Amino acid sequence: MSALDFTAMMREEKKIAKAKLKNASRAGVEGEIEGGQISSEGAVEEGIEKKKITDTDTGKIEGNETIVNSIPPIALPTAPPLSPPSPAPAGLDYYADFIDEETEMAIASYARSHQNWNTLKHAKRRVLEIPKGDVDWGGCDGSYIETLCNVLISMGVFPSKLPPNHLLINEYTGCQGILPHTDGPMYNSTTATLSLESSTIFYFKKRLRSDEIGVVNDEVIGGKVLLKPRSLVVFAGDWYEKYLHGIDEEQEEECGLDVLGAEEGESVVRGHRISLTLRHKY
Ligand SMILES: O=C(O)CCC(=O)C(=O)O
Repeated sequence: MSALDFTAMMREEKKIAKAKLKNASRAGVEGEIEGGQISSEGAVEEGIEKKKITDTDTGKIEGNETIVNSIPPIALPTAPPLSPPSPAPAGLDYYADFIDEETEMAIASYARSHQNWNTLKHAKRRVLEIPKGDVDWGGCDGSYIETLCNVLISMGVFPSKLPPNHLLINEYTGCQGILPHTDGPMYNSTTATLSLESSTIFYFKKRLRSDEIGVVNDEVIGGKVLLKPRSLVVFAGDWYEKYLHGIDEEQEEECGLDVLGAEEGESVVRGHRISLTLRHKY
């Protein structure tokens, strides 16, 4: 479905959800919204579990309008993603400004609030694994993750039968990167990564068959994407199965024309970066 169709669908759902909210506030009782929620920005997220509108959720009442402050403002993108041109395979999509700054800060503080981070000995970066079920994504600030998952399903990134159920958070400081790797068959072959706070260049390299090792140049890069703060990158299909992905250990890099999402010559200076990777684990 195109971004345009989503916009119309969202507008319609927003109207319905707003009407329900108005009725609830007119009746002067605690209301419930089913199948749609209104964010402080007016966006509607579909399929989110029933949420009680309580005094703490309901910020203020202006005229007849009830403004809900606590629902995370993550909306469907209105512009199509950037993708590498043919003959590159389909399945690599980049959405700049996927979330706003307020949401970025809230999700970063949700990540930082966890105690059980692991520092990797070989790479020094910190990682945090949050499988759904171990932690209630819907509770407290975790509702951002639940909302994000619902938006990704609405976009068609994840089928509703194989929804994101595994969250991996990486924290990078200085020039830290991640070695080229594949996420493997433990997950369905779709990965969605939200970047926070700092930019980095993400690359894809062809995976070599065992008979190609030492014969074929394994340095050949199949694609590069500039992951800016608040962006979302999604890769699936061949990009998941036939390529490795990684981030070089560099403090500063310059983008060429081959970097998706970048201006030619754009300079990328690494700062503190948090990434949230969502997948469906079998
Ligand atoms: O931090 C990123 O953007 C990539 C993370 C990643 O590739 C992974 O955790 O497998």
